[in-house]
Amino acid sequence: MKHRIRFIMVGGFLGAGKTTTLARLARHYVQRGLNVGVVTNDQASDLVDTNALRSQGFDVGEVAGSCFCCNFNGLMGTIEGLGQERRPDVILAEPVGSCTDLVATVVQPLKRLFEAEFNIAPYAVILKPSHGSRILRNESNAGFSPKAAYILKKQLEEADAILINRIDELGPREVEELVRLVEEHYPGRPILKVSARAGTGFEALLELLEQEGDFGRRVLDIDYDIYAEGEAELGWLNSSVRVCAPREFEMDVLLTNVVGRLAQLLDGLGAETAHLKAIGLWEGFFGVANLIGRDHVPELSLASSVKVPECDLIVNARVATDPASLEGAVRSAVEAACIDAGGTADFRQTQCFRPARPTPTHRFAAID
Ligand SMILES: Nc1nc2c(ncn2[C@@H]2O[C@H](COP(=O)(O)OP(=O)(O)O)[C@@H](O)[C@H]2O)c(=O)[nH]1
Ligand SMILES: [Mg+2]
Repeated sequence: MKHRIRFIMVGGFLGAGKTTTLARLARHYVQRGLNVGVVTNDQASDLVDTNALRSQGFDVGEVAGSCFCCNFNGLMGTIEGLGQERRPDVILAEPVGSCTDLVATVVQPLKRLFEAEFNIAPYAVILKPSHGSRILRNESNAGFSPKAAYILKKQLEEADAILINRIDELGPREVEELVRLVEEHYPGRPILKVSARAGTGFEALLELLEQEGDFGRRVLDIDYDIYAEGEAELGWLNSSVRVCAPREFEMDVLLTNVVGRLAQLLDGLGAETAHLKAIGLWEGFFGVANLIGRDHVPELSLASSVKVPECDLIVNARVATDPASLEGAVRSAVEAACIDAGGTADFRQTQCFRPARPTPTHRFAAID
């Protein structure tokens, strides 16, 4: 008889730490001898996350072009594709960071329509402290706009457990305040204090995810107009670029330069950044640079430490601005960073848009 696949989805807003968490989980389960498949998701192709996870050696399938909830069949097909050679023991799924209502549109359909196939883990949602604390304190001008803040609140509301991430950067007082705010707004959910990067709290996360039970029961009462308008306030860009230079350049310097220059240009336009990511790929080597918001500086999250004559560069940007300004800023930043590296940029493909209104494949509004 076929075994049931453990389905673990980890949610959270853009830049919360989902990919970092999933990579750590994937490493752990692989080390334990399990067959692990990771499913990434985006509104467009050329995903930094997919490339970063594949480069780390994981088996990754991608649902590109629309989110899990609006392309439930794409999610199922991608999982099937991952299991062609050997049925996975665990599927780790990363939804789009601006998506919510995933319990009604993904977890419940999986439970009801595919009960024989999947065994569903608790749905954990990650909170990015700099972003979350402003919203939960009800500060004005927090979280891009009231409608985008609504999405973050709904994401946390439907969680079985909430992970306060990046505690490596926080003092005890800040952690305490966040715990209090989360408890106040979302009573009854386990709260884990973690650092996805450093691994703090990872044992507790594993324990949480191993629990058996009837999870994914917090179906939201949600206004799809506000949700859709909140998502559409973000400009969304995925670009793939070929970079060539007559002399070798440091790939990591190029990546941080692209993200740094882009952040500066966007700041100049008064456009608030949700998440900027860039990956450089050359002959099996890879590096990733990130920026996750106005309180943060660009950082090299995964270093390649190589000098290269050329590389593939993928840029993903989610920014509260119109797509045309975003695309212009990305082109200028990439071109300038390539000139700094002594090379040139050849833009291969760019998709730039505002996310369309979500129309879920399934939506189970009530629990059995
Ligand atoms: N300092 C710190 N950085 C983190 C932590 N978790 C994630 N990051 C960084 O935050 C950025 C966004 O993380 P990512 O996992 O891509 O977020 P996602 O958009 O939710 O998938 C990356 O630069 C990560 O290296 C953490 O616990 N501490
Ligand atoms: Mg991610």
